[in-house]
Amino acid sequence: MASESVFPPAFLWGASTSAFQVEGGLTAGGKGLSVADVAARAKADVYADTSVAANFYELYPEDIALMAELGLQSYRMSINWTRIYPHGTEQEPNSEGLAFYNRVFDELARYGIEPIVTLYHFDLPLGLHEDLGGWESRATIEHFIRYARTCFEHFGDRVKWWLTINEQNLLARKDKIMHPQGEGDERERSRHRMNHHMFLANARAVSLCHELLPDARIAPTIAWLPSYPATAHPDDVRAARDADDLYNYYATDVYVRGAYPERYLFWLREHGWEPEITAEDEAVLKAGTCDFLGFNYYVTFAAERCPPDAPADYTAILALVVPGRFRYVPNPFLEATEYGWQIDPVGFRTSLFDLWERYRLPLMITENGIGTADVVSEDGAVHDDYRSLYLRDHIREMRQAVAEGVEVLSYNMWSFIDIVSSSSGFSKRYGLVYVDRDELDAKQLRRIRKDSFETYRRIIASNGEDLG
Ligand code: BGP
Repeated sequence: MASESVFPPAFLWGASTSAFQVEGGLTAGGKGLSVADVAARAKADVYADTSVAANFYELYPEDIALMAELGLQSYRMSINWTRIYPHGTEQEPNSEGLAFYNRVFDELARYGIEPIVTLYHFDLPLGLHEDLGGWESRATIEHFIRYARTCFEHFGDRVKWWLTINEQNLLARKDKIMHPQGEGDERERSRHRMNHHMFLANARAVSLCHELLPDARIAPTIAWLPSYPATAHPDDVRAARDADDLYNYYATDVYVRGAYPERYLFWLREHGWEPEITAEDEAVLKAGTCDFLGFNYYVTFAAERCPPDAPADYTAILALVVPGRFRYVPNPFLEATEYGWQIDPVGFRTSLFDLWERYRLPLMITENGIGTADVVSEDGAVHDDYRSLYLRDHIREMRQAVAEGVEVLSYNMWSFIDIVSSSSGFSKRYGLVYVDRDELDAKQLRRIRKDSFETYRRIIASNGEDLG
């Protein structure tokens, strides 16, 4: 059966997590605090924070054994920046932090699981935020590059796949962890300055990786948030295109083509938000283009025209309002999860076609999954049929795209195990493996394989053919 699969032999079936969401061990081994840790702590009266999370920090041997049982070929994870540089500004790395990831990579190697490693998944060291205003300052780029160099030098013998920044396009909208300065236009200027500095950090990390690890492959990964026109009215079609251009393609164009698209710069200039972009910056962006393109896919949106005098919302995840351009509205043709995320497998296939046709670069799916309030049944199992359905439906669409010629390197569902959600604590669960804990009581953190674990195991074993 496997030999008939459309997926090439080198294709990697994987699953994802990120460090601050899975590890715990908040200050263990000299780890410093990150802005993500602080943001989670601010909600700690209601939601699980990052202090224990799923305690991968201590339980990683058990978890990696479960990955092997599942048949994972790749594990997309992140290094917690604050384990390596606890404050962010140190000149030398923290040896205990390096030792932890050495143990993790060795354990993965024992089972032949390929690590796909994100350098920066929302966890900017708090020290860099306090000392420098984080990405407001160009100095943060230098600290990031020192951190990236350390990771390449210490782990490059075992890590062949690198991801620079997770979801920069969404991160730029996460004010609670980015802390842009000022209000109104000043705040937007600050946001776009930070975004520009992250583009430079990404490009320089890509160039450094090419120099130090010529056999490795490196790329950023984006939050792919595509829009349909709300109606066939030309203004709504234009609105949906603007949503894609100003919130998705602007970033992928910088990553792949090494330059900002003109329309995006026009929009920034129109509002006086354009960051300082020097000739040297342009050369850095041009030099550091990526080897493939990573993307996270969960939802699609519908967009309609938006009058110029509408009150703006430049940060809402599900309800962006960009006056004069577009605003998101619900899509009546799609069902949503209990958290309001609209489920759209066909949109996944369309996304694969769109990205492939625009760039002709191999694609890597770094996240795709469904967040739900799973419960343990009386029989002690977790019957998450909806997750099995979600996986099958999305993988079927991906398989069709691959059959029609799209080059996909790897599919990493989100998430391998239950973790602290970036927005809604521990009750919003994404894992194939249930972690027995409540929001505020970490209990014993017992691992329970959900029904979807078996579904995905079969999908992997059949190389994407057994889709029920
Ligand atoms: C992506 C992030 C992940 C993860 C996921 C689910 O944006 O890269 O870190 O959290 O979304 O989002 P949430 O946890 O908010 O439900």
